[in-house]
Parts: sequence; structure tokens; C-alpha cells
Amino acid sequence: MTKTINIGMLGCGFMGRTHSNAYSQVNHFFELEHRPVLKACYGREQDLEVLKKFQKMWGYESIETDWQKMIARDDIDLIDVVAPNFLHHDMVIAAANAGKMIVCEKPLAMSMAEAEAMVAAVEKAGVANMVMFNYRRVPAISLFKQLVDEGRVGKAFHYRATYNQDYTINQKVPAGGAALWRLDAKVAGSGVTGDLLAHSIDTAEWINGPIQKVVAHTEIFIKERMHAETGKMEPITIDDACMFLAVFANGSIGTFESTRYARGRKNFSSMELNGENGAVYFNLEEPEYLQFFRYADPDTGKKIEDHLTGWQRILVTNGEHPYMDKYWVPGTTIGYEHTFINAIADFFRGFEGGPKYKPDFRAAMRTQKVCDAVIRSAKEGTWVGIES
Ligand code: SOE
Repeated sequence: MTKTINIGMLGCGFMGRTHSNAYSQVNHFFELEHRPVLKACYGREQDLEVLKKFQKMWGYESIETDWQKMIARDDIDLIDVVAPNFLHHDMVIAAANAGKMIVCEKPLAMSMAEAEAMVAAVEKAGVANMVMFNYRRVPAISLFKQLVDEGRVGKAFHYRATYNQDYTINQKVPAGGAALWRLDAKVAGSGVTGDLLAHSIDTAEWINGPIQKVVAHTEIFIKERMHAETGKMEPITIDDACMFLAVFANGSIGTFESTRYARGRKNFSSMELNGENGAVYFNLEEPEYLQFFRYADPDTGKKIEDHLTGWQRILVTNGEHPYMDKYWVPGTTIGYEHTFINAIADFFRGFEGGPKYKPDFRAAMRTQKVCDAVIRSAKEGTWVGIES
């Protein structure tokens, strides 16, 4: 018999929508023992109208304007944290102490110190936990990892990641408030490093193993913006752009670039790995494609490149491809929202006897560690080592 899991959603913005959609859809595509129920959603008192609209659109049974009350409710089994970053720590610790399962949007925390306390709290409470690094569950990115694990790239030399957007170029874009809290350091912690590069780092380490050291440069292009809530001009202290070099434990070297000032780029996340036997490339503007260059046989290492060799553009929609047997027929694509559905399905399977969901809080703490090292390196202007 299907068991219900009552969801308490802490937040009603963009990520609140992606996560709510995942809970609503997951049982339509995956056979699971559990069925999530959208029990209650939280928003601030001053955002009551937004909260009510959110409740109506997603079909939540009730609302709360006090997140502590939500966590204390006996009829809530799982707390989903999609509030701005500065609240993650307190919400997670309270939810763990109340014995709830926890889903937390990335980045896990504002700093390693916060992340360590959060990991200790969920592990002490023994509650199921996961961090929403949804891009691992893009079928083409999962296939990227599969090709690497199958030895088709061989010895890795170069990893190259970008995550570029352009929505802050206009000086008149304010900082702060419900829509633009990502530009407010007190609320977001860091800029593109925690918001965008965290995704790139998570997938890079998942695919190519741990990063051992980094050297970074960050830039703030517009030094002052009007704060959306106070109406006053305030200094901007988050990183608008960040570039860093990385050395991986497997001996390969990497470049990472992220900015919100790349005119024309909206959500351009790309990654490429070049190795001895082959290379793989993905970009999120064409999410259904994976590109693969085959040079040598993965078993023998013998060259197979010939006059027909070239980059192969794989349309990742076949039943043999990761997750795709759960959706439509070959040639029909899925989208951004399905990456969250796939993640929630994997999380549930993890406590239904399937493989444990990754990244859980402990695994996601690695990304926090690399992000902290990147910010420190940019401040100090030196290489910073990252312990394993
Ligand atoms: C920022 O614009 C953002 O919404 C990130 O916060 C998300 O994690 C990313 O998936 C899309 O871009």
C-alpha cells in the first residue's frame, strides 16, 4: 500500500515552484512506495498575497507564516527548505531536531561552519536528507558520468565548466527583496560562487573526482545598487563574476567561469572533459544532447579514430538513457522541471531500499568546502588547498 509523506514547504518563490511540481508529478512517472501530499506552505507575513496565490496554484492544504510553527506540526513529515540561503541553517537544525526528513535547496549553507552544524544535526537525528543539486539528474549529464565511468574518456587531462547568465547587467536592477535576494550578501552569502558555481563544482567532482586546490579571481562590476526593500543605495559585496583554476586529485586540471554579465547567456551551464580515449561535452541550452568524441577503445586503449571520426551528437531520449524509460517515446524530450522530479524519485527510492540518494548533506558539504576555498583564494590572491 502506498504510504503518504506530508510536505511542509518553507518558501514560495522560484524554487518552491520547482520542488512543488516535483512532488506533484513524481508518482505519475515513477513507481514508488510513497506518495507526497502538499500539506502546507510557508511565506512571510508581508508576502501573504504571494503565499496565498502559491497555495492556490499548487494545491497546498494550508499555509503558515511562522516557519517554526510549520516545523512543530505533527502532520508534517518532510520539511523542504527553499527559503533564501541565510535561513537554511536555522530551518534545517530545527527540522532535524523535530525528527523531520529534510530536502534542502542548494547551496547547503552560507559557510562551512554552518554546513558542519547542519550535517551534525541531521546525522544525530538520523533523518533522511538531501540537497537539491538537480543538474546531476539531467539525463544527458547522468549519461556524461556513465561514459566516464565506463572508461570511454580514459585518463583525464582537462575539465572546463561555465555557468553564465546576464540578468544583472542593467545598473537599475535593484538588490534584495523577494525577487533579487541573490544579490544581497547578507541573505545569499556569496554571489555566483554559491548560486551557480556550486552546481558546476557538484557535477565536476561527481564526474571527475575531488578538486585538490583552487586559485580564483572575483569581480564586482556594479559597486552600488538600490536595495529593493529599503529603497537606499547600498554597496554590493557579492561576487558578480568568478573565475577559478582547479587541480583535480586525478591529475587533470580545470577552469571554471561564472558571471551574471555574459550578455546573451541566460542559464548557460556547460561542461567538457578531455581525456586520452575520448571527450564529452554538454551545455544546458541544448539539454537533450550530449556530445562525445571517441578516440580509443575503452578496453584495449587501441586507437579507433579514422576518417569517419568526429563529435557524435547523441539525442538523449532513448529508453536506454538515464531516466528516459520513465517518460515518453524516443525522440520526445523532457525539460528543466523533470530534473527535480528525477531527484525526488531518487531520494524516495533511497529510503525504499534503493541506492542512498547523493548528494546528501554530508556529500554536499564537499561543494561548500570548495566554494569557501574559492572565495578565500579570491580574497587572498593565492592558491588554496582543499582537504579530502
Ligand atoms: C539563479 O538565477 C538560478 O535560479 C539558480 O539559483 C538555480 O540554482 C539555477 O538552477 C538557475 O538559476
